Amino acid sequence: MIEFNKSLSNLKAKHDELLTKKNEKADNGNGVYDRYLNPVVTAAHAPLQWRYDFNPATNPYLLERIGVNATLNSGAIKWDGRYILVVRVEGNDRKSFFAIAESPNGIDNFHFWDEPLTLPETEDPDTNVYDMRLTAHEDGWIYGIFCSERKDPAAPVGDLSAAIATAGIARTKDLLTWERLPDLKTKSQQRNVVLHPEFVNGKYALYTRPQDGFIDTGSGGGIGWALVDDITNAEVKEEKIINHRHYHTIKELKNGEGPQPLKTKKGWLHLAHGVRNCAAGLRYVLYLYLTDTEDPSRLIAEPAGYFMAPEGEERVGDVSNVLFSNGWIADEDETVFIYYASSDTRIHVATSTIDKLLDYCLNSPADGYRSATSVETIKQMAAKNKEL
Ligand code: BGC
Ligand code: BMA
Repeated sequence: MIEFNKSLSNLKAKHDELLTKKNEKADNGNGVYDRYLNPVVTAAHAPLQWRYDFNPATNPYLLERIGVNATLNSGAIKWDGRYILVVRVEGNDRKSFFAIAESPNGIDNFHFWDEPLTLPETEDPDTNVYDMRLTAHEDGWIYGIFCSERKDPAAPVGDLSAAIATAGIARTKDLLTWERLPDLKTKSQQRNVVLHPEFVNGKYALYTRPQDGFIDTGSGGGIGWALVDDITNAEVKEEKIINHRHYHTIKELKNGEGPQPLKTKKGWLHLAHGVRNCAAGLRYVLYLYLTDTEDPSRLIAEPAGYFMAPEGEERVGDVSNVLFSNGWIADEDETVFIYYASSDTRIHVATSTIDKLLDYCLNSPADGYRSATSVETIKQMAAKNKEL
């Protein structure tokens, strides 16, 4: 009993130390954004009461009973002065679920709420749910659109991987109680669906990502845009591609909208992910683009290449060589907190400002799509610098 109590308080002390650890800017930025020394949320941040039975009678060896494998791809929102992440928590059983972690400053001291989020199911229960995007819509609700995955009923016998991805839709007013709406009706498979925060022509507007198959983009050309009459029975009737995939770029294989776009004085700022295939598997990086204030489906600017790519220990994890983001927060003072996960394993923050991100979008050269055009842009930069 004394031993048990000692081990338990030791466990709690270590956990507390991790949760209250200060975070600091890493001193290696490129001017556009700053990374931080520590990840902000890891599997080890998961509350001990979710994982350990604290009763010495039923758990005399103080064994961990329920393991948490990873914390990743979180939605983000500023709420009541607090920085809120709706984290994708993945158990050792490979099931993902959502849980809220909050911090007073956005860069450290993230604590999970007491219980994971209870997400109601539809009549056709999801096997797995992940990657929630949070949008505070002008209709007064906070929406969470996420990927709902189920086994493909048409899969050949023996194929236990074929799946169907659809967009699940839930909404809340207090982040505690969530109402589940019917899944998005659409012709193709969908992951990475994001709700635009404002009505467009009186309708709800969605960023979509049509795909022919679960993994195969097929004819799916990139990030789509669709207007929806009724969010409580959402159906994509017409979809147009607003941000295309392109040969020999960072988004040759796949791309997808990240978090809800941010409204700025120069347009809607978008964070997205781009994927290419290589001998080591899929490489996921993040990129930015800007669309028109009046017509959010019209591209204004897109710098060539990636905005952020996995670096150092970010490159290694459950699914190595991946950066993914579906959450960011623009603060009142226009600081932007970008929450990104590395290698499907842990969540980090990078900070920037709206002004810097706009400057990056509007003044970094666009992709010329050829080696020779890349050389030309470098020569122009070097020539201008020579004149100084
Ligand atoms: C995983 C996702 C992944 C998707 C496509 C799902 O089963 O949970 O993390 O993005 O497959 O590979
Ligand atoms: C996807 C996403 C993410 C994940 C990434 C890399 O398709 O939807 O959930 O981070 O793959 O595994």
